[in-house]
Amino acid sequence: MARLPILRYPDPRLHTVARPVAAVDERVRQLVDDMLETMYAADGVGLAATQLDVHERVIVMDISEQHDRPLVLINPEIVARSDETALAEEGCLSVPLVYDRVERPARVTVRALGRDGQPFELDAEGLTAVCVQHEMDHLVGKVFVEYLSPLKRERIRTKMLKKTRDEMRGK
Ligand code: GNR
Ligand code: NI
Repeated sequence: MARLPILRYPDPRLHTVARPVAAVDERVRQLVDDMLETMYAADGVGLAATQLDVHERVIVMDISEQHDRPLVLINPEIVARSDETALAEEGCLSVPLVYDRVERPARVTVRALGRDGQPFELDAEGLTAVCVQHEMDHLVGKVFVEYLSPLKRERIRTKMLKKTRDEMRGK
């Protein structure tokens, strides 16, 4: 297993559209395991392959308190969404220390392949619904800050560039 570096906004590679996985083989299972290790190490509840500069439709999630309920979604597709929406505070490992509210469908049904290559459906609500939609946005090159106002987004861009610069100087 390996921990991989997470791309930071405004890295243009975060806007890459991922392609579907052709076959869930050993290579893809290795990617899934590396993603889980990276997500747990970063204390995240979800991670999309896009964030690791791998542009394939793979997501990992774990919203459990004990970090013992990994969820793997390969080639995920939303097959149903509720008309009802919910406003929830979101954060992103690619936009550290930034949190803001985003409105999304409150419930979604997702169809995907698991780590074993078998198809399954997930009825998601609450944090699971927020997270799965946030991760699926990453797979089409969308970061949650794109739902915010242009002014907020500009401030976030500046803050992230400064943070990255400070870290490179050892601050
Ligand atoms: O760790 C994460 N927490 C989170 C909190 C609220 C809404 C979405 C998320 S996803 C985020 C990890 C991440 O960046 N996934 O892409
Ligand atoms: Ni994210």
